[in-house]
Amino acid sequence: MTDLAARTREILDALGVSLPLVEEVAQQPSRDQGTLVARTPIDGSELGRLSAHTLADLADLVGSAQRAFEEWRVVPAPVRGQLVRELGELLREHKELLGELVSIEAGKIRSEGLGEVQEMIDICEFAVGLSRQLHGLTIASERPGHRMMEQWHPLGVVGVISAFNFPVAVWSWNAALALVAGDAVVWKPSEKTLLTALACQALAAEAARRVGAPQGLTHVVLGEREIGEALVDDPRVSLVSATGSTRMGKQVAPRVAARLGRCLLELGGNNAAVVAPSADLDLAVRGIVFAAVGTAGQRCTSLRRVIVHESVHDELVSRLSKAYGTLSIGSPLERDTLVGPLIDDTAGQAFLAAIEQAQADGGRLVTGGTRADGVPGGQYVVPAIIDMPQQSDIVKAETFAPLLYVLKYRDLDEAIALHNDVAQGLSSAIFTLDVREAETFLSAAGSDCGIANVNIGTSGAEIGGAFGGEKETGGGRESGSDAWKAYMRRATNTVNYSAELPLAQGVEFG
Ligand code: UN1
Repeated sequence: MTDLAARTREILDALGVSLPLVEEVAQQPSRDQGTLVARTPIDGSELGRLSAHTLADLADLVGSAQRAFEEWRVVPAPVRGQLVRELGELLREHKELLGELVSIEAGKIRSEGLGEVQEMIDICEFAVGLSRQLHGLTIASERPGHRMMEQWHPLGVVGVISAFNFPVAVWSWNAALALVAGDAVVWKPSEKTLLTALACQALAAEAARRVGAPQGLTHVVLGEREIGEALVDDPRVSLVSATGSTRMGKQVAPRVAARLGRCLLELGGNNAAVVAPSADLDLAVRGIVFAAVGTAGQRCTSLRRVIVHESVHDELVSRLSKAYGTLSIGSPLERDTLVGPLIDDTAGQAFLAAIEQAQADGGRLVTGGTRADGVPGGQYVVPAIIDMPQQSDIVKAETFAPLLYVLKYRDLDEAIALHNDVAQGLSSAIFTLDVREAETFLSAAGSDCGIANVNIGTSGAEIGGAFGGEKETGGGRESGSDAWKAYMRRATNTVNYSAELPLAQGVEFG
């Protein structure tokens, strides 16, 4: 067992997860087919092996969630909030350990691993407050002696499909809201981040035990594609909330639509920042570097394109290139590392292939773009900047890696047109000190994304706002604002407290 595997075991033990030992699985060759291997991208080594769930297991888990939902939906919402409060407490208590596990399993640097757990704590706090604010409207009735109102009721079982890059926070955005909304949750995590999912499930089960919530309110289902498909197709799953690639979303959406289920999609981004002539370039450089290079460019909100005014182009590119030169690349567990590994070999190859294609399209490699030393066995790359003569197809594609394209513009209309001329619509930013430019970018004729920022980068959104985007990003909203409504069903009620029975629209009947 490597040191990382041993440390992982320690963390899992402390978080209350009993992991079937590698050796035990090896002694049961009949189960080999359904064995999932947990790895760390730090050096590509194995952390442990787990048995995948079968389709029959999935059916049972959804059944168990359905039964738990039937009990949970009649528990008053503020009492449901206590479960999420307890989960938040447990997360606070175990922040260091869970953050470290995120670093080991997803390759995030320490601070980002911890930041992800903080994001979970934040959404738990938000959801606890929300548990007393699941408000509906009172609506004026056109009929005398009548009153109209709407109520928000629990929806059912929520199926959560999540990606490797936010292996725990995305579940928590969904679970915290779903649980206060009165729903049960069945979670299929990425095959690349199984252990962090089991850790969250252990904490959620402990929180449920402490507050006496029904058993079976949260489940994790481990498996590959066919398990995900079965979850998506199960008519008992009222809402499928899926985070991942646009390709995945395009497979999920029609399947859920075929059974007229509900979908919440949070898919790819191709996020850009416009840098205007008046921009504070110090701020822009810092904002751009964090957004483009943070999490090794593996956030759905990562900055992939800079659209810079021709008058500041050379200066910005030279400052960015200088800043990129100072980045420390290596094990995410080392204190001074800023750029950890990519998740796997495929990601490393995609990074190199995109650079080759961009150069074939006339792009000039300004910096980076090669493999970095890092830790043997891991996929470490040097973040790249490529100056592009035009927005070619490769620029319009989302490459999940630290690869930043720079495009020039002359006037703001051109910048906005370039900005919006991609299929995705998640996050966006403008760096400017000109209020007209800033407001134009935020206006109906400006950025077409779900998130549009001024003088900060595209990534690192707070949980208080609704998170998600338009076009091929899928249209869903998670996390803050009124995103909770997606996890509930709305009932419109008309109450007649008169002794008459007037019909709406003045209709006479008999
Ligand atoms: C994602 O990459 O799937 O805004 C989510 C951010 C984070 C969430 C990213 N709060 O970058």
